[in-house]
Amino acid sequence: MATQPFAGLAPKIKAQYAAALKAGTLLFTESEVVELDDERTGIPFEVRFAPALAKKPTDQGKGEQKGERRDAPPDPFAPPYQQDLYVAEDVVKEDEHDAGEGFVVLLNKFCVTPRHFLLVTKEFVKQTTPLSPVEIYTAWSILKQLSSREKHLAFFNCGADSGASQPHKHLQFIPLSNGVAPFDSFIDEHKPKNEKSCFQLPLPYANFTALLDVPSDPSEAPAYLGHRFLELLDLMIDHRRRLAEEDPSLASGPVRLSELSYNVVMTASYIHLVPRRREKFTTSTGRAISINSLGFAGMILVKEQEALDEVKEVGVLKVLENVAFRPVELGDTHAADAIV
Ligand code: B4P
Repeated sequence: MATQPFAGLAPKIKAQYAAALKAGTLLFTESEVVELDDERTGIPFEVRFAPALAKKPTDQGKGEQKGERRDAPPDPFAPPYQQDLYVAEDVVKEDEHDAGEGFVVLLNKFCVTPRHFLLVTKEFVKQTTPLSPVEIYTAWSILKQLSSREKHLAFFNCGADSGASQPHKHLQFIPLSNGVAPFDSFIDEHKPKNEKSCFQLPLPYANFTALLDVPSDPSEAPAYLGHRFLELLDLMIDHRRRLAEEDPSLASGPVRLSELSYNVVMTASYIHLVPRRREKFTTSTGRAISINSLGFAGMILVKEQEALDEVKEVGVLKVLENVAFRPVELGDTHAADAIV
């Protein structure tokens, strides 16, 4: 039987966050949120402006997944953990025959939202490997558990063009200040009649969503969640194959799953996956805006006023479209909405 992971996490995160902030181990950066509702879709996008982050070196670690040669920086998610950032650890089993996988919850050392935390694998696992059933189950259990006090969103940046900077496998969690994620209503409005079918939202970029109806029996939940995630990976691979058929220049691109870049956004009710074409949006004056999974959750981070102005001018959807792939219609077995 699978165990219920990380029992009693919320008070531990709260207490540890306060202690780490006080000790100065955790560096919180002030930011301002600008709401940019998209007129056509009604999605209430948020642009978070954090000018102090512009001073932070941006490319630390980034590019390693592209195989560039550089001295390997120390792994911040390897033990011994920085005591102030350490929250809890647990071993989670898929079923009674499974030896289990070890996970650690650490606070994000460089956060712009309070109580941003990470779920990292205890042993080193590459960030470019797909989420395992136990990993998704652990993340979902944490989301479910925390939702009774404060709803959270989980995200996973995978691959060189996903916005990921750390190669040690980790998912991240942020609290949703108003209890809803920007895409919640849009997903609800566009869900298919058959809620078991994965579907594509009518957006100008390829995206795949699976609604979750997780079995209450914990011995079935990891396999169920793992299967839902696999369905989304299948759609991503099929989408890439179809694109390559239409555009042969793509055929020479990455074909192995471990070489594809994608973002995953997860709540207790859905998993949303977006394949990535490039990491950064370049403004008209040549400034780069790095987009990670939170961008595809409707929350973009900008570090310069000029970048903020440009996002306001072109709109968030244009930015996202630029760093993702164009959609193609899903196969017959999947409910497909018209693509705008
Ligand atoms: P990655 O998956 O590798 O990359 P990332 O979230 O895009 O963060 P990045 O490091 O590239 O920072 P960025 O300036 O883009 O995640 C690694 C995570 O580990 C990060 O959260 C990082 O801060 C954390 N970390 C690094 N060293 C650590 C250590 N020693 N101990 C503990 N944690 C460590 O973005 C700055 C921050 O803003 C990131 O946390 C990012 O996730 C967050 N962010 C981005 N967009 C946001 C938005 N719209 N709203 C709120 N937060 C946002």
